[in-house]
Amino acid sequence: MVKAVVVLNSSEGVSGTVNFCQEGDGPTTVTGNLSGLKPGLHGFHVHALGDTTNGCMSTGPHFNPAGHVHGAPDDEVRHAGDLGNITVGEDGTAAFTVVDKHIPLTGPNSIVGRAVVVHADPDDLGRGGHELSKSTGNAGGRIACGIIGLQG
Ligand SMILES: [Cu+2]
Ligand SMILES: [Zn+2]
Repeated sequence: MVKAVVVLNSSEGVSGTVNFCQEGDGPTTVTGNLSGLKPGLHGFHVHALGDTTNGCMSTGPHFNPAGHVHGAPDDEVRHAGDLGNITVGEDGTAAFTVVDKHIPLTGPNSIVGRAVVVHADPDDLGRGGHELSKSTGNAGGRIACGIIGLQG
């Protein structure tokens, strides 16, 4: 069992922790608890770079080792980092668990050392018809992020 964790930082009052665990070559289970968000849907991705020197802007694009277009978590063709949306309740918190096959914690496509980013707006999952739909899901600003690190 490999485990990883990211503590989210934000200049916009968002906080939270996201945990990852993977057994062997199986899917990765992602468990998150966030607060300080606007109610509704927020894009939630793994971005390519573990660099927050310029805040969330320096985490690069969505993690995309296969060179695909942006999509939904259930799509065959998607960025590996496309985890869709998280749903925030009226109290500004979100607690969620997702299981995903595209974000391993070991091997050449490991997400360890990369970044988790939470966005201001919903991810349109590539279907919105906006010029950004096929690259970012038009999910708006990057309101919280953190670097994924291995956990003992
Ligand atoms: Cu993103
Ligand atoms: Zn994407």
